Amino acid sequence: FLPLDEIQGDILIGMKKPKQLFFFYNIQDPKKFKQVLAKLIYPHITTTSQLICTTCPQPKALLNVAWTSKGLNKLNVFDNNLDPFFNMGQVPDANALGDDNPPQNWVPGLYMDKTDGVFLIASKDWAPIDTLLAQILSWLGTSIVEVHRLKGAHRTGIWEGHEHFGFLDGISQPAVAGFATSIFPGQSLILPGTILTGEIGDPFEFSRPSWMKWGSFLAFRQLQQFVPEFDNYLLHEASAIPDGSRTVQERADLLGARMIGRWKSGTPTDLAPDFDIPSIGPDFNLNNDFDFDHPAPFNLAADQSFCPFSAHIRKIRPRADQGNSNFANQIMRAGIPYGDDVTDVEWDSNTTKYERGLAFVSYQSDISSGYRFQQVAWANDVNFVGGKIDPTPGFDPIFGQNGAGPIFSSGIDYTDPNHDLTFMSFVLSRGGEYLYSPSMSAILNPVAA
Ligand code: N7H
Repeated sequence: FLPLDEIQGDILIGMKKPKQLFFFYNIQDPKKFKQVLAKLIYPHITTTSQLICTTCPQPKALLNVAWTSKGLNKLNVFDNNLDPFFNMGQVPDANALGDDNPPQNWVPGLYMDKTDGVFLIASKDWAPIDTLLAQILSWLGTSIVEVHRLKGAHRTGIWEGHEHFGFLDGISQPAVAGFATSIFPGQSLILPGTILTGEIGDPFEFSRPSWMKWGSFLAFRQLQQFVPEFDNYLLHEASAIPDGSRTVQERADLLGARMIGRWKSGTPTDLAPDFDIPSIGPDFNLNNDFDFDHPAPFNLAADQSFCPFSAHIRKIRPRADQGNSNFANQIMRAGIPYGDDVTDVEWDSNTTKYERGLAFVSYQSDISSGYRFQQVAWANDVNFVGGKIDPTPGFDPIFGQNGAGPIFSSGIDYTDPNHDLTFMSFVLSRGGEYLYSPSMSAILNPVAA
């Protein structure tokens, strides 16, 4: 079993609060920072054992902490952590990630590459977050300066739990051996070291410095979503599809579902290919109980009638396409939407005026096997998944990136799988960071020592 009081709360289960602040900072006075961290901030950091304890009093605001490679160096931690992408940082990696937005167009704080650390503060309301942040800032005084802040918030009302395109999120996460108490049908069981450094399954389990046990690398991305443009594009494509049995809106809904591989309700198209069955979406005994394969005469290499090869959830978890055997390239997602819902003015003009999107957070023991693998080797590789009748399934239509160029995805048009849809991505990178979220012991030593 894993020592849950050593593992920060966001890593294995997510802080899962309706509001979350990401506060990125640069360290000016490492000595003072270390003192304040050890004495005043440390007691506020929320562990996994605290989060899962149903009888313990829960803090009003939850806090997690992580540092960039530059930040750790400033704090005198120079051990070889064995992650070249973490050490390089995300700005120089943007090109290789295929970023549709060059770093000079990122939000300035992230582009300047000045982040040493981040505070992740989550709560039911903003007031406890503001109070804890004000306290932390008053303790730290001039020992840090703010680089960037992003306020994430769950959507409300009928869109509770859905991201800005309208799809239910937070459905599929791997179960971690040594932590999960049950496994739902279709959920994958992964080794703890897929997520936690120094644990069984970490590709560098035996070579990391010992203090890295039970920490995790955090890949952060601020991903802007162009929602009215996305909906308008689906309607435009739908109007050209020769299907008299559906209204244009119904055709657009089906195209959108095929881009994700799930209907807005969360129901997988692999279980409901033609019409949504909304009761499946929120039901964890059913909503992952599929693997894209079906009984004969179904041909896994040729038939996209249930789910296109390029669908988001198929590109980033290929299931039967890889013999249900890929456990090494999985991640824990702990992101949250940011920005307000689309306004009437934006709907009326089909144009985004106010930034909204996903504050994407993934945890993995190795950035190149986790976030980066999913982005580069899967989402951006037009030949993946291979071995299909169509040798180029195309980009992941949600977050596949092709630099400044358009992306194409095949199989989305249910009347003609050979008809590639080509479009400018509706998700734009606004920047990001690679950080490391250490164990509780490691926060005290070496980070704060
Ligand atoms: Fe994705 N979306 O709302 O459209 N994602 N994602 N994602 N995503 C998933 O299963 C979305 C992004 C994964 O096991 C669902 O919880 C959006 C990045 C993984 O079946 C929906 C953005 C990366 C899964 C979305 C975005 C991933 C997953 C279905 C960007 C990694 C689980 C709900 C703005 C590099 C796959 C669910 C599985 C699911 C959306 C980005 C990864 C609806 C809008 C950058 C691993």
